[in-house]
Amino acid sequence: MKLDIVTIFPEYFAPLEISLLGKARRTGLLDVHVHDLRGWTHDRHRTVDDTPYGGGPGMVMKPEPWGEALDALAPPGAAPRMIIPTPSGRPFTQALAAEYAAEPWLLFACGRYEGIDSRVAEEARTRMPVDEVSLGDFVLAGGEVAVLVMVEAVGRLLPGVLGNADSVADDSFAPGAMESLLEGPVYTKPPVWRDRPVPDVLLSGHHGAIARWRRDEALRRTARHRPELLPRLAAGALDEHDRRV
Ligand code: 6GU
Repeated sequence: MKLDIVTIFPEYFAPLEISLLGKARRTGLLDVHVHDLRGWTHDRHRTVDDTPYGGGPGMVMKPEPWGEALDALAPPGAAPRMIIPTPSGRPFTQALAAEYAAEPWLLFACGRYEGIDSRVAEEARTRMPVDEVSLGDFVLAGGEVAVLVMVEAVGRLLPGVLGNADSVADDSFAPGAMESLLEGPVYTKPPVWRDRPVPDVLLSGHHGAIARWRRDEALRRTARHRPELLPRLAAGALDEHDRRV
């Protein structure tokens, strides 16, 4: 998968060199290119922003450098899927991460300040699919951290990036896996730590009982932290035992 990232802060993306994604890059599974938007400015101060029409606080990113960036990175006949992180976008979900993981080429456009002049997305849409995407109901100072989040969520879904394919199937929010329950608690050795034992059932070797216990814990955690997810469970996904949990 090819990733182009356009930003005025290329240094934000240094973490893509390490850990899982760094290895995916070194093995050729991920081809990441970070571009400095200021490379497409022509004035002495390399200006990327200006005051908003209609007034109001803050600054807006000028369309011209973005237009040149998109012309250079996605010339006629080449069409990546373009993603613009913004708190006013559609929600980023595991399902959207899986869609992106199936694309050959993504282009992320990181806005700063009050955002990018709206004509940039409008014009880009005449040439490529454009998604405005939000991570949730809070406001970041710019799109860079949001892009790191999305690239990690997408990158770990690429075949060959995670060591163990089962760890993807088991995720909270993975389609079909425990039907969108949150994952329950996990334990490792030692069996007793600071007077706290690991739950007996996990040491029992009784695989049916362990699966049952994990499902109960997942239900309890979902009811406590995300009760709005429970009605989303497939009709009939709760059995009599679940209803008592
Ligand atoms: Cl995707 N971008 C910014 N700047 N703020 C956000 C966000 C994205 N998602 C939530 N807040």
